[in-house]
Parts: sequence; structure tokens; C-alpha cells
Amino acid sequence: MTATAQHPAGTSNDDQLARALATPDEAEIAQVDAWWRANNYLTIGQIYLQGNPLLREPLTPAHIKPRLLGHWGTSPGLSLIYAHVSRLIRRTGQQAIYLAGPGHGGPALVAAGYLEGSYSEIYPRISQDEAGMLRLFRQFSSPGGIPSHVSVTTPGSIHEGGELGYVLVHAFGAVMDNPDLLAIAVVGDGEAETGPLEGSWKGVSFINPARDGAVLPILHLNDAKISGPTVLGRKDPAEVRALLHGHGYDVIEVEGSDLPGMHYRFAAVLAEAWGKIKAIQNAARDGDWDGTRPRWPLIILRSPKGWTGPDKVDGITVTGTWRSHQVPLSGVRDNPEHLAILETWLRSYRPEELFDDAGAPVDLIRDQAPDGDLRMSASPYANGGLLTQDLDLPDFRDYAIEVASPAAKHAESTRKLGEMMRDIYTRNTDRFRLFCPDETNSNRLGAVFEVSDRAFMERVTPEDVALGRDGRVMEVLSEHNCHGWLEGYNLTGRHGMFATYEAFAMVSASQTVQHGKWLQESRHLPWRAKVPSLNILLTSTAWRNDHNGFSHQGPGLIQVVLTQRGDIARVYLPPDANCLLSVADHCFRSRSYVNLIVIDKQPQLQYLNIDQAIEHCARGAGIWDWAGTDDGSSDPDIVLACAGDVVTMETVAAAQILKERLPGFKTRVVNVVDLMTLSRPKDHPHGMSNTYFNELFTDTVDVIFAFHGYPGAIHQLVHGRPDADRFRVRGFIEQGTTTTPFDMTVRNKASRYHLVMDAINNAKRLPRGATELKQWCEEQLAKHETYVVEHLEDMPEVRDWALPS
Ligand SMILES: Cc1ncc(C[n+]2csc(CCOP(=O)(O)OP(=O)(O)O)c2C)c(N)n1
Repeated sequence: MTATAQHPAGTSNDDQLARALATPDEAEIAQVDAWWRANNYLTIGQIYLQGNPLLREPLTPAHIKPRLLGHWGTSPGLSLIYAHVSRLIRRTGQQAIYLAGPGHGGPALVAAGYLEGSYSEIYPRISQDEAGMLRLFRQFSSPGGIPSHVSVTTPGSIHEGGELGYVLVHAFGAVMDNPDLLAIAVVGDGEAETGPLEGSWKGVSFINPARDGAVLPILHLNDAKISGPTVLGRKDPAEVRALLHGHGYDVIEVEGSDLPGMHYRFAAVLAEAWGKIKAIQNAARDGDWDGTRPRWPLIILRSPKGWTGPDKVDGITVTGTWRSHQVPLSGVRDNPEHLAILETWLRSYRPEELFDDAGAPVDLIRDQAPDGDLRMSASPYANGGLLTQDLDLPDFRDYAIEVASPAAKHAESTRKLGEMMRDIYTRNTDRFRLFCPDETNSNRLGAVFEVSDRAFMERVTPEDVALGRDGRVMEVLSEHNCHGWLEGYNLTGRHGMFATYEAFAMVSASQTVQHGKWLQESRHLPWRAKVPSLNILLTSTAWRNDHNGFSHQGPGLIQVVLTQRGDIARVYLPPDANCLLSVADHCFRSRSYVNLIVIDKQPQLQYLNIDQAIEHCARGAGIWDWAGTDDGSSDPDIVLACAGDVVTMETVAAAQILKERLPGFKTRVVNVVDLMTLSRPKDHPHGMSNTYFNELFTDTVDVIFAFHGYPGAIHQLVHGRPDADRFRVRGFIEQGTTTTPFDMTVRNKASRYHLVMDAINNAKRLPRGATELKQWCEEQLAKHETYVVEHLEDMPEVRDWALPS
């Protein structure tokens, strides 16, 4: 970290600093106000102007963009907060990042980076002069330009705020293990109506003031969303206060639109909040803390939506209402009255005072920016790859399971990963966390509790196990919180894993998509350093949620990740423990990917020893000679392929049945770990060459593919491969209930007996005995049906099935 603290925030003088901050003199307020006016001017310029950026001539329709896009309403509130936080940083040396929940206020944050100079440092074309300002305006929300939100292209952003609801989860994740960081998190009152945001106030119950940084939520009650009022905006203020107090916050309120009065009052509440944060942290770090959850400050800011904009347009009130949400004046090119209002509005900020002859911000405004990396638009915390240190990983081979012969013994594969993560925790005390919605033990990852408790700042009772304020395993029953915390942790440069039930990964699927979009876009920006990958482990899978039933059976996230672009999306289906270890090691080393790992937690057959597993995972897919009968010939009668643990067992069992009951029938078994290898190289960087594809699957023989997820995924992946129609896929077809494990495969027509029948039905050559074998399979399925109902468990021949060792 190269940040230079202008006034380092030490313990002793924090009180004094806070008091001084709370009482700014006139000159300071004039400076903050000038910066705010400049920001508002640039915000409106971005929305409206394609010429005459400094209003050096009267405004004409030709200066107005043909398409008016952007969001004004939230912007003045966002920039007011930004201006005051910058002053705080200058006075205190506080490291801070800024997360705008209402990320549609993008032009305000872009303007902030521009005024702070960091924008031009990153994008030299957008220089601090008249020509650069014009480019700044023209690029906004334009083809070939930048998006309208606080997106990846915005320096200082780790939060686009496009899909509302995640500002607090990102902020809390960012400050974990970052003791010096303050995350300013502006929450929109519309955003506060979303489920994820409502759940995310609880983040405060997991932040340890001694070793984590702080989040300062600023709930911006501007009363309106796109086209109506907000719940919290219209609620009795006492109820809002009680709600947030109940979540554990010390609520500080500020309200108004009078100027400069609001500047003084906002400066005072910000100083009060910062002083309280420092007092909490200093007490915790100096050992003067009883260990109870601190009551962290939170600011409620009530200011008008579209503040400083045109009061009325066409006789209708705009400022302070939902009508200011996007572009308050829509007919500017064709409506001279609107054009005149716009010109008056722009000139009300007195641009001639704010920018010099060349069009650069005047010194007063430049001096409002903190130094170097302390500028929120230049914070390395918000370009977390710059701060990323590799994980100190143990040798994953040390956790390997001995596999003397394939498919002969059972083990809980995820337990081994738990042991590996336990040691990752020990070796990386400040940059690795596991995030899980209350299932770490259930997912057999509990070895981590040997070295770390669950983080918890609320009351702990003697009955609680592995729970405490120093814990760093993050368990909260909210997939949104877990996912978002990990994203915030990743984007500020640290590593982790989100482990969750497969079906409920869909709760946060949209976050997976949004984070993927962020990673995809950041790949085009050389200044954004790569960050640790988002690792998602899906365990407790569809096939083995036989005890929980249909609600818990859904492999949809695979489908979701397949929709993401190949440069970031990875899906791994390790069939056993040793493959899981190899895959996990790879994922923990990778950068800027979404890595989805799917493997069940129940005892399962083990196939490969560690060396075989490493080789198999490196290829991503391979032939299991020991399982098939084609002896390396190039013309098997059928290829039995599989991806996913349970269906791999069914496939190996089916191959064994064919071996025993249909001698002379040549099968080949192919297992796929890295799902993306099935794609063509032009569709995904992991896509295997046509030559290797043909080596595995031939180019003519029919393939019976047993897949963990929905069958359509395989068809999608092999599209364009030679004779793709020969792939017959069995997978999860939404047949589920609380039943036996084998019954799940039967209901979904992916059992070993179904696979054998598929093989016979699709083989080019039918050896003698095939009809009888099919008959036998039907009988076995009929027997199964009556057996499970009568005995309430699977038939011994499937329940205890293994290959002879
Ligand atoms: C999850 C989600 N749902 C809907 C939207 C569409 N949307 C964009 S802005 C907005 C209103 C936001 O209101 P608020 O959070 O109060 O922000 P502000 O008033 O400050 O603009 C809505 C509904 C969205 N971006 N994300």
C-alpha cells in the first residue's frame, strides 16, 4: 500500500480530529460546495451535452445529445456525500472506498474521478481541459463509450449497483480483514426494499472491530424510486430509526435542502460517525473492549431527489419527486423552453468559477481531492488485484485418499477439502475465508473449525460450538450475504470459497451472473489488476438430497454458469476426493474466474489415486480403460460418458453389467471433470481439440452421456462436434422427492439399468444376449420399484455395489 496519509489517523488525536471535522469554517464549506457544484455540473453535462461543454456560448439544440440517457435524481446526494468524505480523508488520512448502492448515479462517480484527476491518469484522452471534458460528456452512455452505472470502467468502484440490493454485502466483504479500511456504503431507499439489502443489515453482527475495518452505511432517504414513493421514505421516522437500531446501529440523522446549512450539518454528522468508528476501533485494538458487539454508527440522510435541479418542468414539480429519477428534461432538442431551463440549470452552478480558461478544475477544486491513493477514485482497495497476495497453499497431495483399485471403497470427498481448507486458514490468517449458509459441518467441511471459529459478534452461550468474535469462518443463513461478502472480499484482493447446497445456489444465482459480468468487463481494462476467482462449491447435490426432497433437488446453477462467457466461466464436476483436491488447488490459484465445483458430500466411491487424478484433471476428460471393455480399440460399440459423481457411479456400474452379461460388447467409458472441455476451442478456451474429442468419443459411435445436471447442457456443449446427434443424454429431469438415492437415478431415467438399455438400443451392433439383458434390466427396475416401497431402502445389489478390488 503506497497511500500517503496527509494526517495519519492515530489513536490519540482522533477525538480532536473528529471535533475539528464537525465544525468546518466557511472557507472549507465553500471548497466542498465548489467541488459539489462542479460535480453536479459534470453530471448534467454527461447526461445532456455533446458540445459547448463549458457553456462558453449560448446553448443550442446542436449541443444536446440525440439520446438523453442517465440518472440525475440520485446523483446530487451521492456527490454531496463524496465531497464531504473527501474532506474527511484529507483531514484524517483515513483509507476509504465509496460504494454507491444506487449505482445508476454513475455520472456523479465518474465526475468525482475526473475532478480528482484519477480519471485522466487512467484514460489520458479524457484530459482535464475543455477537449477532455467534451470527450467525458460524449462518452457517457454512448456507443463505444462507458456504461451509465458505476461500472467496472469507473475508477474506485467495486460495486456497479446496477442490480440493486448488494451494496452492504459488498461493503462488509471489503472490510473483512482490512482493519484500516472504511467502506462508505450509500443505500438507496428503493434499494432498501429489496430482499438482499434487507438481509444485509445483519453484516454488522459479523464485523470484529479489532481485526476488520468498518462500514459506514448512509441510508439516502430521498423518498422516491423510479415512479413512486419508497417505504422507508414514507414511514414514520421513529419506525425507521427503531428498525435500524434493532439491527444494531447507532442512528444519526440529518435532513434538509438549505444551503450552506446542509453542508455544515452533514459535515457534523459525518464527523460524529467517524469519531464513533474510531472510538470503537481504538478501544478494541487497545484491549479496552468487553467483546460485545459495538453499536456502529449509521447515517440517515434525508435530502430531495434531484436536489439543485429544476423545480418544475411544464408546470409540474420535478425536484424532490420521482420525476427527477432519470432525465428531468426530456425534450431539450425540440423544446426551446426545456433548452432554456437546462441552460439556466447548468449556469446555476457557475461553471466559470469552477473551471479555468483551459477547462481544467480550478485549484480550489483540485485541492479538495485527497493525495494520491487516498483519493477514493484511486484507492488500491478498489482495484484489489493490486493488493492480492497468492495464497500460501499446502500441497494438496497431502490430503489424498489411497485408492488401490477403482470404485472399491467409499469416502466423503468434501471432508478432504475441509482438511485442506483448515490448513489454508492456518497459513493465511489475513486473506482466506470460507463463506457458507449454516452448512459448513453439514457439507463435511468442518475440519476448518479445528483452527477457526465461526465469526459471530452477538451473544455466545456455553452450548454454542465453534462460535466467537475471533472466528473467520463466515456462516449466516443468507446465500445473498455469503455470496456478496465473498465478492467484496475477492474484489479487494483476498481469496475464499462459497460453499452451499446446490439447489439454493439459485437463491444467489443472479449475483453469480452479475459478478461474472463484472469479471468479464474488467478483462478489457488493463488498469484493473486480476482478482482472486469467485469459487463456488455446490455440495449437497440434487442426486443425494434424497432425505430433503424435491425442493432441495435442482442443479440449475450449472446452467446459469454455462450462459457466461468462456473467458471467465469454469464448471468442474470432480467424481471423487482426489479429483476434488486437484480441482480445488487449481481454483485457489486462479484469477478472475467464476469457478463452479459440483460434488456431493455423502460417502461415495473413489476411483483414482492422486497421480491419476492429477493427470485426469489436467486433461479435463479422459478414458477410464479399467471401466470399459474396448481395450483401446478405435471402434467401441458404444461410448458411455459421464460427468458428475453419482452418474459416474451409475455409468461405471452399467459398464460392469455390460462386461459381465454381454461379453464381446465393446464399451468405452469416458469421464469428464472439466465440463467446458466439451466445447469447441473456438467457444471456450478449455475446449478440447477435435483430435482429442475424436480420441475420446470417436466421430461415429453413439455416446450415452450420464450427466449430473439438466441434459440440455450437454447438447449445448457438444453442438458443432462431429455428428453431435449421436449423443444421448441422461440427466436430472426434475423428477425428485424424498426417496432412496438409487430411486432418484431411476426416476430420472439415469440409473445403471437405463444406461445399459440405452447402450443396447443405440449400439450399431447387437451381440447375442442383448435382448435378454434388456429384459433383465426391465425386471431389475420392476424389482426396485417394489423393493423400495416394501423395504424403504435400496436393493442390496445397488446399495452395496462396488467393483471387486
Ligand atoms: C434488483 C433491481 N430491481 C429493479 C431495478 C430497476 N431500478 C433502477 S433504479 C430503481 C429505483 C431505485 O431507487 P433508490 O434505491 O431509492 O435510488 P434513488 O432514489 O437514489 O435513485 C429501480 C427500481 C434495479 N436496478 N435492480
